[in-house]
Amino acid sequence: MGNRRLTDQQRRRIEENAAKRRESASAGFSDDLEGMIVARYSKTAIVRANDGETHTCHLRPNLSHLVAGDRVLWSNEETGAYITSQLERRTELKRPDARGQLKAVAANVDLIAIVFAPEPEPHANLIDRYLVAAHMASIDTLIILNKSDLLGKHPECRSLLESYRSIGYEVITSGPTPDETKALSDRLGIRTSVFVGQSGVGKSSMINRLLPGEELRVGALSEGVLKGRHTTTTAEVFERPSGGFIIDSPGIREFGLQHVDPTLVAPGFIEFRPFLDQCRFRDCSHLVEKDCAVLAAVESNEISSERYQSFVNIVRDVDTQSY
Ligand SMILES: Nc1nc2c(ncn2[C@@H]2O[C@H](COP(=O)(O)OP(=O)(O)OP(=O)(O)O)[C@@H](O)[C@H]2O)c(=O)[nH]1
Ligand SMILES: [Mg+2]
Ligand SMILES: [Zn+2]
Repeated sequence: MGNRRLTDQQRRRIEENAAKRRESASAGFSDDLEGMIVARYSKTAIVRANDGETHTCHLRPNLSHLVAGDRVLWSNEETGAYITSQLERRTELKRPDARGQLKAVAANVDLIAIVFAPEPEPHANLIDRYLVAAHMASIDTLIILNKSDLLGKHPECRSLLESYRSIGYEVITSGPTPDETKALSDRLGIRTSVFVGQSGVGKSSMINRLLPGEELRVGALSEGVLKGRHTTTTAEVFERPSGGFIIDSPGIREFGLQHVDPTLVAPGFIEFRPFLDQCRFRDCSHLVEKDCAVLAAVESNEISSERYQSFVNIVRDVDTQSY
């Protein structure tokens, strides 16, 4: 459309038409079609219509916040296909952008698959940050240890996975064998799952194994610096032939949870929950208070000191690591 300027009258007409469209859409009479955002670029998005066909649609500036997984209405107009409105999100996974503002990464997901691997070196605190974010968003989690073929060299990774299993989280290993891929596929089922985690843990590779034929580009860690690596740069939805969707997401370096209320973070630690209504103070921060049931549980080893330190790291946001 270039720099075409709209007269006030034209703009009014467009607004009136949009209002009419919204009205008729909510009344169910619209020509607008429903669809799901499969990939989001700066001014366009790929929309998967309900019949499974994909269309490149223009994004109007008022809909610039749309993300993979969003459900939208779209229509074909003279100047191309346009997204006309966003439908309500069932769930949303958010994380802070470079400026610390919370931004949605994926919408309408049923499961957050948190992936780690022996290489790059895992950071339990990052896993815990995702677990807290998932709890806040009321989305189920599955912790996946990928690159199981490297576990011989890194047995401590299996212990880390087992420590999450023992406190009640859903966990699974993943690797190059077809049996492992089948087990992972069964565990995901027909849900919409988003794969998250550090760059290089193998999220895109796992999706390649689950969906042979898609051939997502994957990058080799050995190539070092980002140069030449096929790192995923935008979240993208893939449809599974057996039902359900998988959303690949760009790997992250850090996951800040700035200014979060300790009383909201603690329930994101599954094994803290039985103790949370036993502290003397209802608004206990579980950091320094007298008669804090969480601190007592750390003392008696009912809560591991590693997980407690991770909790402190999140509420104080003392994260200085670079992942
Ligand atoms: N040994 C081993 N290597 C794997 C496995 N899965 C993936 N890799 C390798 O790990 C590297 C990174 O894989 P990717 O799939 O690009 O990782 P990613 O998590 O998608 O990375 P980003 O897109 O940057 O977030 C590639 O060299 C893969 O070949 C596995 O099960 N075993
Ligand atoms: Mg990737
Ligand atoms: Zn407490």
